Amino acid sequence: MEYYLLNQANIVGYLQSLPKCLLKFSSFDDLEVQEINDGNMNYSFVVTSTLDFNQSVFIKQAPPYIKVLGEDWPLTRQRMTAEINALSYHSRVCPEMVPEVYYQSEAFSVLIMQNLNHHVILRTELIQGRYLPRLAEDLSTFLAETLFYSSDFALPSVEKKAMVNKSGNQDMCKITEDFVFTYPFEHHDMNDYNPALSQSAIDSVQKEPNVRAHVAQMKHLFMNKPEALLHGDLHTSSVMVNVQQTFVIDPEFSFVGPMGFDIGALIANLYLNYFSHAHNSSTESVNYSQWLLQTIDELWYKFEGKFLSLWSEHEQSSQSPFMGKDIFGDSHKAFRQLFLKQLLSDTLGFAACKMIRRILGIAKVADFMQFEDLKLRAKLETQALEMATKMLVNRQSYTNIADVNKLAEDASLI
Ligand code: SR1
Ligand code: MG
Repeated sequence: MEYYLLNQANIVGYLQSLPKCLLKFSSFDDLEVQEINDGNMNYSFVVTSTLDFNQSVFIKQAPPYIKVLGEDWPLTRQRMTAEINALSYHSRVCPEMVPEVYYQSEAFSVLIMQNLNHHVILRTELIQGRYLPRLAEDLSTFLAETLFYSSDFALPSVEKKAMVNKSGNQDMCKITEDFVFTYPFEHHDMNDYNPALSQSAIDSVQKEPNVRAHVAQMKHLFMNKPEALLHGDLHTSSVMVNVQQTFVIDPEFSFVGPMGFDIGALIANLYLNYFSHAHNSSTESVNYSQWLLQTIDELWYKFEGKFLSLWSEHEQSSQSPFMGKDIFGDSHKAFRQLFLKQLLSDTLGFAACKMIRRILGIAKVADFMQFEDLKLRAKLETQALEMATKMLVNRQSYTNIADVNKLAEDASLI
C-alpha cells in the first residue's frame, strides 16, 4: 500500500483495509476516532467502538517531518522502523512492561497497539503529587533487563556488532546531538528562555568553559559508546502508570548507545519534578519531595542489584565470562564494580545535560511550565541549573545517589 497520512476522516477506512483478524474490532460501523495531540514527533489516534469500550486501539504514524515544527522540518520516517524494532526487543526481554502490538507496517510507518486507557502518563501523575509504590521497582527492572541483554556481557560479539549496524537511527541521534547537547549550551535561535530567568543563570551554563567542556564530553560519549540498545528518550512522558503497573512507550529514538543515557533521562526528569514540589513548604509537598528523592535512590540501587544479578547468573549459566577465566577469584567482582562506578558517572552527566536542555532549550517540561508565575518558574529553573552544573562537572566523584540527593536539597534552598 502506498504511504499516505492518516487523519480522523480516513483512519477507519485504513483499518478496514487491514487483515481483519489482526485487529480488535467486531464491526467497523460504530467506531469513534480521537486524535491525541501530545507528542512532538508523530500523529496519534485512539479508535474505540462505541458499543464496547474494550474494543479500542492506539494508532501512531510517523509523518516525513517533525510534527510540532511542521513540514519545513523534514525528517525521514525511519524512526518508525527504529520504534518497531525496539518494541519488539523490549517485548522479548521485558514483556510485562510494553504495550502489545497488534499490527505494524514499516512502509506505512504505522503501529497499531494496545490502548493503555487504564494508565496515565507518569509526568502527569508526578505533577499531581501521586505516590506510585511500584515505580522504582518496575523501572529498575526495565532498565536492568533491556540494557543488560543487549550489552556485550550478554550477546556474542558478532551479534552485538550486527545490532549496532542495524540500529543506527542516525536522524534521531542527530536531533538529540543538536537539541540536547548543543543548542541549549550556546546562544541559539532554537532556544527558548523564560523572560524572568536571569542572564547570570543562563551565562552560568553557556559562558562557563568548564561546563561547556564537560557537556562536550557527554556529547562525544553519546556519539561513541555503543554499549546497549537504548530506549533513547526515556523521560517521564515515555512511561505510563497506575498504582499496579508500569509501561514504557515511544522508543522511536532507540539506538545502540551509552547505558547511562537512558538511566540519566529518567533521573533528570524526576529531579525536575522534585524542584517543582520542593519550593512548597506544605507538609504534603515536603513529604512528596522526600518520596521523589527516595524513589531516585531506589531506582539506582535496585537497578544496580538487578544488573549485577543478571550479569553473574548469565556468566554462570553460559560458562563464557566476558573477561575470561578469573584466575584468583576476585577479578570479575572488581571489574563489575569499576563498570558500575563509571556507569553512575555517565548517568549523572547525561542527567545534567537533560535537565539543562529542558530549561534553556526549546523542548520544555510541564513540571515547570505549569507555573504561570514566571518569577517562581525562574527560581525553580535557577535551582535546577545550579544542581545540574555541579552534578555534571563533579560526576566522577559521586559513589551513591544519597550525595546527589543532598546536592538537590541544597540547590532547592537557594
Ligand atoms: C525538537 S526536540 C523534540 C524532543 O522531543 C522528544 O521527546 C525528544 O526529547 C526531542 O529531543
Ligand atoms: Mg516521545
